[in-house]
Amino acid sequence: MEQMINQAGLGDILAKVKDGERLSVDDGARLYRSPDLLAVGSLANLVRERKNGDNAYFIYNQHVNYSNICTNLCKFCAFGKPKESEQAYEMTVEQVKAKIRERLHEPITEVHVVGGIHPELPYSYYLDMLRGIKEVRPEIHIQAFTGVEIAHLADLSGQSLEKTLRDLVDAGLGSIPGGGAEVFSPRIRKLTCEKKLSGEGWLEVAKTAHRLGLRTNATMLYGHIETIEERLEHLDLLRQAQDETNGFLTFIPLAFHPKNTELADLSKTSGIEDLKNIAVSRLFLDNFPHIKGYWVMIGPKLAQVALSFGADDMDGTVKEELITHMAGGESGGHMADTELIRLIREAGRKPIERDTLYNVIKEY
Ligand code: V47
Repeated sequence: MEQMINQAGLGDILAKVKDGERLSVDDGARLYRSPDLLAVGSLANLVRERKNGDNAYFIYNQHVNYSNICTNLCKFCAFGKPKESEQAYEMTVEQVKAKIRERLHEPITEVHVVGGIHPELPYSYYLDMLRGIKEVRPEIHIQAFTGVEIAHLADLSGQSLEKTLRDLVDAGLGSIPGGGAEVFSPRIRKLTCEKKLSGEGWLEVAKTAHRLGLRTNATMLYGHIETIEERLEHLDLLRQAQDETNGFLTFIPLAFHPKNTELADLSKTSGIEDLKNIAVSRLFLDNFPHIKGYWVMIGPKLAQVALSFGADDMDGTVKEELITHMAGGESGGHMADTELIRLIREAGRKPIERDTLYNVIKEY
């Protein structure tokens, strides 16, 4: 392995990885540009095994997308619709509760709740939704609302981020998913999601949540018009934020799906690109405990391979996730826990069912 890495001209990075030394932005750019995927993957695997051994985590979870009505209408998104659109929908709190009730017979431990930036739903709707979910399934962990939604809720309530987060926690919020981060670069935001909360604003929500003791995830939407330097700037800002607060649990690189978006003329990401993003993020984000290969976006087969390229988590059973589906995702929404276990075992890893905060529920 050392020989392969040296031959790829990455010997100095191997030395840093072995010494646990932080990689620079320049190192990150060399890794992204290296044509030697196996060398980059082997480096990432060293970090992956040092941090998580052979463990490969999954969760028994459910997604609820309560409404696709959105005022931001980002160019890379096929999910958000204007209120007048024929495809626009919104669920009542009762309908959200019914979605939870439908699956009470399954051993689900987490519900992932996200939606668009709705122009009219009142603040009370969001609190009632959290309380309603807990009424139906009191022990479930609610991972809800991207940083963009949280900032919108603070605006709606006329309160500080801190007070808003406290209200949400009192109503049942357990943690915050990683969506809405996209690429922090103002250039990319201006070109693809001008109306969305800024990168700075997104990071402020995450850091405020961490200070209150909430754990959050982070994402990066790659494979559209961003440059390698913009990806690294994004990763660097996340790494700095994590140095400050240590509240991020998992980083999830999200592969851009062009279908039905305003960027539909762009190509889908390639397998090489997907694995590179997993590997470089594992190497660069030295202070993040977990890297997720989200099977819904990169497909179960590649998510399985990603377990040898830096990823230690596959996400979970999911079902009814609409954001990828609307943008042409081909993986289907649901995977049985037995299938996740099989994929992990075949990859030579140890399947571990976890809860949201990575407490072990069952080792296989
Ligand atoms: O915020 C939107 C992205 C995100 C597209 O925290 C797209 O564990 C690809 O954040 N192609 C939502 N991506 C999904 C998300 C997520 C998923 C699973 C687990 C977790 C976690 C977080 O999806 C959005 C946006 O960044 N997105 N459109 C698209 N066409």
